[in-house]
Amino acid sequence: ETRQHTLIVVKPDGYARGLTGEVIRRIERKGYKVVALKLMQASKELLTAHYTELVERPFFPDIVEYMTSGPVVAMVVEGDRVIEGMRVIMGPTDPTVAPAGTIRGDLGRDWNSGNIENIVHGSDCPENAEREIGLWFPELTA
Ligand code: DAT
Ligand code: MG
Repeated sequence: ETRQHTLIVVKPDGYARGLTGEVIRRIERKGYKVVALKLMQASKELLTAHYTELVERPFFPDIVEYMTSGPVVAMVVEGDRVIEGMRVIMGPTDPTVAPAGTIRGDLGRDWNSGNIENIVHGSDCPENAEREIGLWFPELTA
């Protein structure tokens, strides 16, 4: 059984720039399935739980400011090895060095005043995927 679920979030820059459809298009073109989706405003409390390993980093306040700067589109995406596969489709964290062909490489802009704005979040391992889906979609797992 290699079918997995991952949490994908189109971040405020991606939503504001009208790239939600482009992100979903790339997900679906790969053969993955969007099984839950909502437009929402992320709270500081949610982001603190979500980015639990980054809370102590000096740039954490910048992440919260960025991620609460506008609506986001949260999705649960299903597919064969989708956690790893979405990380490949997204590309690495910094859009400047993300390869062409990836979401971050093709669509992400340069660092914005020291802040990384990189269009999209995707869970990085099965444990975090399950944890993050529970945080962002409590109504699905309750
Ligand atoms: P990823 O989103 O590729 O999984 P991550 O989990 O290490 O990367 O970091 C989460 C987010 O935090 C990332 O998308 C952007 C921001 N971030 C990471 N490192 C940063 C840094 N050095 N300066 C500013 N923002 C950073
Ligand atoms: Mg991460």
